This record gives sequence, C-alpha cells and structure tokens, in this order.
Amino acid sequence: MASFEDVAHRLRRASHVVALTGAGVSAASGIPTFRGPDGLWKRVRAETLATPEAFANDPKLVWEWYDWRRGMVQQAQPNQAHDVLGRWTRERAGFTLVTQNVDGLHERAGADRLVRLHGSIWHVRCSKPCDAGRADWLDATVPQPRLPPMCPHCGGFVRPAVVWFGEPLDPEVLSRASRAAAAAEVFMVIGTSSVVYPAAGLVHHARRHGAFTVELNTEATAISIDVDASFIGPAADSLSRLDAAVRS
Ligand code: BV8
Ligand code: ZN
Repeated sequence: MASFEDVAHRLRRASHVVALTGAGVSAASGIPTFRGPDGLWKRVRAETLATPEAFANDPKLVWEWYDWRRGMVQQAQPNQAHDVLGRWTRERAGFTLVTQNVDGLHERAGADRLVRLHGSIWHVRCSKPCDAGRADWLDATVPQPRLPPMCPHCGGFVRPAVVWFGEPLDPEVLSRASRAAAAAEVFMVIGTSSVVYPAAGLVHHARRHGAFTVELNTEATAISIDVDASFIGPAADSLSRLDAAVRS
C-alpha cells in the first residue's frame, strides 16, 4: 500500500486528477450518511422512499423525507473536506470533482466545476411530462408550504430533481464522469461505501485505464482491496493533510 507522501507526490505531478465523493464527505457537516450506524437508510429503506414507485404511491410521504433533509442541509455548513475540494476545482485546471451527493455543500464551498451524478436536492421538476416543467428549476423553499408541491404550469406534482433507484443517470453527466475517470492519472474515492452503481464502477474504469487509485474513508469498504492506497480517517483530516503535503 502506498504511503501518504507517495500519494502527495503523485498528486503534485498529475495533470488529470478525479475525486468521486459520497455522503461521508458531508458527515462532518452533521448530515447523516445513508448506510452508516446513524444512516438515513436505517430509519427508512431506500426502496421505500428513493424510488419512482414510492413517489407515485405516496408523494406526500416522499416529500416529507426530502423536506426534512432539505431543512437539515440548509442548517449545515460545508466542512474542510468540501473546502479543500472546492479550492482544487478553482486552482487545479485538470481536476474533476464528481459527486454522488445531492446536498449542494460542494457548491456552497466554492466548487465551480462539479459533475453531479445523482442530481440536486435543491432542484425540482414536474413529475408529469408537461412542457414547461420538464427542465429542472431551483426551489430552495424550506419548509415547502404544501406537500407535495404543485407544478405552476400544469398542476401536477413536483418531484425532487434527483436520480432515484431504478432511474437512469443523465447519460451526458455519466459520460463526462466516465471520460474523466478514463483520463485520470490519480482517481480518489472519498467518503463513499461504493455500493451504488454506476457511480461505484468509476474507480474500476479508472484503474483499467491506468489510474493510481486512492480511497479516503473512516472504514474499509467494498473497494478497499482494489485501490493502490487507502487511508482510514475522516475525509476532512486526510484531505487537509494531503493538501498541505501537495503544497509543501
Ligand atoms: C440505475 C437518490 C439503471 C438521491 C441515490 C434493482 C433495480 C434497479 C436498479 C438496481 C437494482 N439492483 C441494483 C441496481 C442498481 C442500483 C444500485 O446500485 N443499487 C445498489 C443499492 C445495489 N442503481 C440504480 O438504481 C441507479 N440507476 O442503475 O439505472 C437503468 C438504466 C436504464 C433505464 C432504467 C434504469 C441509480 C442510483 C442512484 C440512486 N439514488 N440517491 C437521494 O435521495 O440522495 S443513491 C444514494 O446512495 C445517495 O445518492 C448516495 O450518494 C449514494 C451512495 O451512498 P454513499 O454516498 O456511498 O453513502 P453511504 O452512507 O453508503 O456511505 C458513506 C461512506 O462514508 C461510508 O463508507 C462511511 O464509512 C464513510 N464515512 C462516514 N463518515 C466519514 C466517511 N468517510 C470519510 N470521512 C468521514 N467523516
Ligand atoms: Zn407540470
């Protein structure tokens, strides 16, 4: 397994670096992860709420869950992990930040270029095929005055502009992430359990194209045996240390 200094050295020399983030990056901001001990899915099963069937069956219940999450995220602040990654997007031309997170904390930490694989909890779209409501729009109202919110164009229900289980990712977004992974000299997997596909497949795609792969997580995961370097610890600490080492 490579050392911290080795990874910092590679990051210093690399012209193409990709970081894929998951819920663990927002944990230090007080946002519960999905599958951790206090995870979001512990109290609610993903199949019951983050699916189109759940929304069709009980849009009010699904919106109660998202309204609660939006309220929690609105109160949260980005942490040092978001800050380091946000600065890398601004300062490193060849750096691509890809996230599974929908909370908007990378954007609030100044990430000016971001590939959002699973959409945004702050955007909505009409659940009907109505023309005016087809494109996502920003709706940061917390709490929503009525659940589920109604489409202003057709009166149908509005839904969160996120990718639910069983729904395809936006092909253009996935293609951007795949191209970046294939070009990466260093591919970092930060704060994700790497169980959700196709996002979890990106690190293997990067490896097949010769990337040096690094995992930052508080525990071992499904991909820990596959990566070239794995550092156990909070993402905020590991990223701050790596950032300092790269700049020294
Ligand atoms: C697709 C919604 C195909 C937004 C999410 C059966 C039917 C249908 C599909 C499938 C199926 N079986 C399998 C699939 C594929 C499925 C999938 O992968 N399922 C898994 C569960 C097996 N994938 C899909 O359905 C995808 N779509 O395949 O479509 C298709 C093609 C054509 C036509 C039709 C269909 C869609 C996947 C997206 C699902 N939506 N969220 C929302 O409400 O959030 S996924 C959900 O999980 C979140 O978005 C989250 O980002 C994502 C991944 O979770 P993580 O981020 O990794 O979070 P987790 O809690 O798991 O882990 C946190 C990690 O952090 C832990 O490792 C922990 O140790 C670590 N950590 C904690 N604290 C820290 C830390 N690390 C560092 N520092 C810390 N401080
Ligand atoms: Zn509509």
